[in-house]
Amino acid sequence: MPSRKEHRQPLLEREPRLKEPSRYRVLLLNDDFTPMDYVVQVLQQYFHKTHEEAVQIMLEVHHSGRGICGVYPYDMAETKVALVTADARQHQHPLRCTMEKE
Ligand code: TYC
Repeated sequence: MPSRKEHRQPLLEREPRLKEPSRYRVLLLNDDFTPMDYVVQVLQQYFHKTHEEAVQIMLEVHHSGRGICGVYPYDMAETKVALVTADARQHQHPLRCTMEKE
């Protein structure tokens, strides 16, 4: 009985067919009620932005309707969306956080 290893294709033959895992943009959407300071806090706490970066992203969302908080593998993006949404609801803000494939 051949070992499991012998059934596998050599690494160099398989390699070109491997695709990089997809990445996902995590977005904040604008609304009229969530306080600006709270959005800045969220960007610092969950997306590790400096205060200056966070203010810039918050203003981008405020003026354009949406902004990118970060780009992550699927599971990490999903977790960020869930954590930010739970935090916003706990503070009774309508802030929307969503994700889209890059
Ligand atoms: N538009 C909000 C205000 O004027 C601020 C805000 C920014 C809300 C970004 C949500 O994702 C957001 N208070």
